[in-house]
Amino acid sequence: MFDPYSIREDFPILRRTVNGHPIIYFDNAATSQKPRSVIDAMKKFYEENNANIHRAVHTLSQEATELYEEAHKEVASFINAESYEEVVFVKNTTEAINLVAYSWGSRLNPDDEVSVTLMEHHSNIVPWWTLSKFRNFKLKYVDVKGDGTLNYEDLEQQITEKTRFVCVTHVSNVTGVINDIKRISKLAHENDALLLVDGAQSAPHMPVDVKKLGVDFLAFSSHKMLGPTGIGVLYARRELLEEGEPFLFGGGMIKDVCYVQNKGDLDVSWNELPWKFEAGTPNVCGAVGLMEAVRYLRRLGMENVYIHERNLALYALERIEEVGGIRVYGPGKETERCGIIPFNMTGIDSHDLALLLDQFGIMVRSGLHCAQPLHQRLGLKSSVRASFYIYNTREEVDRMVDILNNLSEGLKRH
Ligand code: 7TS
Repeated sequence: MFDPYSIREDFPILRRTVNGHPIIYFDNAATSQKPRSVIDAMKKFYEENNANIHRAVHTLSQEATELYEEAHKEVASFINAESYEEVVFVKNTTEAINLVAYSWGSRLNPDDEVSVTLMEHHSNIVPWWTLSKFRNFKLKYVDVKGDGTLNYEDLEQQITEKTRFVCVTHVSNVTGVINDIKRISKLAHENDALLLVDGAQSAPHMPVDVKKLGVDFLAFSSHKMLGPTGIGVLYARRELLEEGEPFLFGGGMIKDVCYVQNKGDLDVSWNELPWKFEAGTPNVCGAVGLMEAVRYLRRLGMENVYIHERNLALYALERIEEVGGIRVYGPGKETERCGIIPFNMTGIDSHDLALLLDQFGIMVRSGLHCAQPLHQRLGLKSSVRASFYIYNTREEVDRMVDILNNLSEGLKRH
């Protein structure tokens, strides 16, 4: 039984008050809160197992190395990758996408094309835009409809035999819209293009199976899925990782660095997968925390996580629309979406509204949510965003709606 009330007990921070009110944390698309088990696992690591990995033969290093490798295996199984060798740990989603852009994207030429969509987070547009300026290829922008859903007709027209990469988010961080990755994968692969999926907002909230979806690359962040900051994941198909060139060089990623006297040069070979892409001392404790976070989510079941958030989003859509002067964006109730609701209230700036909600202990994000092109496309200067997770409840939504109702009444009187 999925029970948000008992889940809440696992999150120490949810006992806090802010401005004299119990906190209502509705900023989960930015980062999630952490359960006690994740905090404890990281504390235990530093108290009992801390050492550098892949280097020494002593006991602590062996233990730390085992934990670090086990974390790769746990993540691989979470997304149904073929093996842990397809899972590269990086800093976050942003670094994972930059790694793809540098390592694979830097081979692009002026005849090539890359397609991104107008609903991307900046971290899945700006690396490609920057690269397009260096490599002189054409970057195309797939349109989004007025309700925030992807314009698949436009996508179909844009992808051609010149397309090398299709870069698309699985779930929009502004509207919660879920893109049909299987459909996009088919289109991309029919044209011999590679598909990069930004899973920052899907991996934490719904089942994600890289094989079923047919993705070539998948990027996501630990901190949005109950884990610590400073660690994220790049999944890539083994053949791609085998033939790809690393983007960071140094210790840990090499097998041999041999000085050949008669050549006056080095013979260098790269390490096995995935270590070839993990130069330098990695975030070992972060990996331990991420492993525990993944275990926590798997105990709940990702299907249950998704259903809870979808139901909460449907309830919130219904309730928020009751409030006078509120405009909600994104598709209607008939469209499947994750638990993210963007809105505005007439006569009040999004940051002011977020500050007012904060007075009552309610944390929402306001502004452009690092998705300025999408706001432009939807004709918005900015928006307020409530984003839910496993520990949010209908009562919390009711409380926000009550406060919005009071504000709306107050604004009407003035
Ligand atoms: N992609 C998507 C879809 C995101 O929502 C975010 C972060 C990122 C990439 C970048 O993740 P990072 O871990 O590398 O920073 N989104 C948000 C947000 O919506 N509010 O704050 C961060």
